[in-house]
Amino acid sequence: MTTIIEGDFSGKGKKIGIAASRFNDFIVGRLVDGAVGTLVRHGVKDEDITIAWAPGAFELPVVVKKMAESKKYHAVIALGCVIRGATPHFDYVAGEAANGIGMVGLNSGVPVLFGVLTTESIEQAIERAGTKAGNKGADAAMGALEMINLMEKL
Ligand code: INI
Repeated sequence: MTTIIEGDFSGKGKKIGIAASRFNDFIVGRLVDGAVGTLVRHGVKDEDITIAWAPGAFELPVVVKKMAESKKYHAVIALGCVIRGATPHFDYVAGEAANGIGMVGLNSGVPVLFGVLTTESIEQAIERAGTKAGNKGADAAMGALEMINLMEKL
């Protein structure tokens, strides 16, 4: 018989670290609100959520690393927003954020979620921060709960 292992979305007793970047905080604030609201609605206590603010998405990997290595959190969620139209070094900032954050997940074994928007325009960012394309912070929070519960079963 096939063995299927899946994570559910229970947040009871879970501690979550959020690393968020202030650059484009008009957008990132909405991602943080979406993530926190989703976590709390799934049973995570307010006091078990810690939010650390970095200046920009480029700085997120080292913050995520320190949070993951602290072993204080069951998962770490990275939230940020890099907009191509706003910067000639989009590819460097977005690329470093994605590579660095991904490496932390692999090296630490702690579930690390990538909730960094990388968009062509501010309109696309707004669409993903609580308007017509949902809220990617909320999506990352769901992913964090699913990964925590999956990892506990593996
Ligand atoms: N940081 C972002 O998070 N988003 C951006 O769109 C962005 N732009 O446009 O440049 C940005 N730049 C700052 C970068 O993340 C660093 O904070 C900065 O380069 C200092 O290291």
